[in-house]
Amino acid sequence: MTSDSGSSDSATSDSASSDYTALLDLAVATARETGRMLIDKRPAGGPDVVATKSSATDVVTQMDQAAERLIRERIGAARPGDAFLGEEEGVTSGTTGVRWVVDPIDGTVNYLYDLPDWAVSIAAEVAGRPVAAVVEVPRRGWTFTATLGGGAHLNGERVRCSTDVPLGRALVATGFGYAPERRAAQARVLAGVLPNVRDIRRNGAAAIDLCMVAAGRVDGYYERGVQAWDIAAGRLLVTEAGGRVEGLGGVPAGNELTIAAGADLFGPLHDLLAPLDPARD
Ligand code: LIP
Repeated sequence: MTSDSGSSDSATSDSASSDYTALLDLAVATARETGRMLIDKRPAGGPDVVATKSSATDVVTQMDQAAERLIRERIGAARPGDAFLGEEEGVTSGTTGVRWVVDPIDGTVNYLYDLPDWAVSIAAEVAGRPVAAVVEVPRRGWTFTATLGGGAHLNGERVRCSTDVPLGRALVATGFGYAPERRAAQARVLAGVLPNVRDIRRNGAAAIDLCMVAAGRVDGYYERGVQAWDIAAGRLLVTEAGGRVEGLGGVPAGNELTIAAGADLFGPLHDLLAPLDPARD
């Protein structure tokens, strides 16, 4: 797997794709087909683990690979010149200024265990900026969509982040990495968060956590160690739902730390996290 280079390949002009709706339609059709395939073709005894990444519990299944192949095929057939960044196969460069950022299965461990919270996450970026996004959660029947300036939606209904939630009443989602040292550090941070919020949720898929923030089904979310493909689509969902997605001190959200919340909760959640040194292992 090639790592994210951080910016869109050849992403120089908005004119290449001002039609965000067409990008969204392609993303939604592809995510739905992929979600159905992942349900229909999931082996009865569970998918085979074909590789591990950061630790023995950080797995890649044959279905992650099959899903990314299908997504690349469908998007490549419809838009052959676009760039692509996928969790399983890495970077493919392009010429159109559009880059697709794809997690074929976000929440792979949930998929492995046949738990429902896994998603197909597809975002289209223009000039490095997400403009269309879908997070398809097939086992829940949820299709989360957003376009830049067009709002965030769940199954076609407008969603918004929660508002007026004080930190002490905030339900906050988080996630943990796979490496033991990182988990020990994350446990330390969690010990500082837990007494100061309503409660914590750990659902196992960053893309869905971000959609839950966008829909006001949790109030906030933070996690260290997420990758570009985990958050590309969910980030647009949250910002289009009235929220903020950033790292510490205004740096862009990403691998170091991602914090998401409604506009008024974001500051208090950020300020709770900052002294806990959440971007260090
Ligand atoms: C998952 C993330 C999740 C994190 C998991 C895992 P994957 O991504 O979405 O937030 O807590 O440990 O990294 O590996 O299922 O694509």
